[in-house]
Amino acid sequence: MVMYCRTILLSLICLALGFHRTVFFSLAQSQMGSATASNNEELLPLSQFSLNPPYIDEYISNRNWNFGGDAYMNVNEYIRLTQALRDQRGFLWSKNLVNTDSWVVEFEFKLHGDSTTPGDGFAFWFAEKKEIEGKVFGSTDNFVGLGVFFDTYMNGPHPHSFPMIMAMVGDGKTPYDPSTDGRSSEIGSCTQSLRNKDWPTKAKVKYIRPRKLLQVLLYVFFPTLLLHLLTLICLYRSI
Ligand SMILES: [Ca+2]
Repeated sequence: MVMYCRTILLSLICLALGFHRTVFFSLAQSQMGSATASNNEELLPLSQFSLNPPYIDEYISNRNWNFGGDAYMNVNEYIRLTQALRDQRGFLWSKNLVNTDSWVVEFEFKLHGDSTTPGDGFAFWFAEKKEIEGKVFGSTDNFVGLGVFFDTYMNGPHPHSFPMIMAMVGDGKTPYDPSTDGRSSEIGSCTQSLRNKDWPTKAKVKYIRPRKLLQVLLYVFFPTLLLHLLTLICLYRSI
């Protein structure tokens, strides 16, 4: 599987205090990004989490994000987390700590690949520790924080189809079980066709701490439909 990310719109809102005091944002195994922030009343863009072209500078680095593994940054076009080859892992982790209470992150992505080299997908992390490699979408198991998994490969039996977008709140002890695609630890999920599209899909992950609200939205383009764009509420729940 190959994944391209163009914009990570990272929107953070300042309300109270965060999920954890020391947390980082990441798109692991396949990612991308640009940023803005959101709340019903007030949106405060946090420039230290933005990810816009040019993605790398003359030192082959990005001011706000670390990237590594098989991730590749085209200067002005895209960020590719992995190629459509076996055993690929790539990551993007924010260099800066998230010290705000509530936040919104938006990012656009494309997933491409054939059935002979299936990847397991990619994940968005809001985690206490960063850049720890592991078996869960390239990152560590037993994480503390939030993981939103865009799972494109069905490892275990499921009553619904794939790709599946699933969220889990990690307490540092409860493991994510890849053999069941994390079913036992999920707090919510949805399914949506995401692979091999000619147009990008946009995801929005929103966390409002005072309301303990987690929301995951997908903005999916359907060129054959009159409205072209469909907003899907993938996950909406109290955590
Ligand atoms: Ca899977």
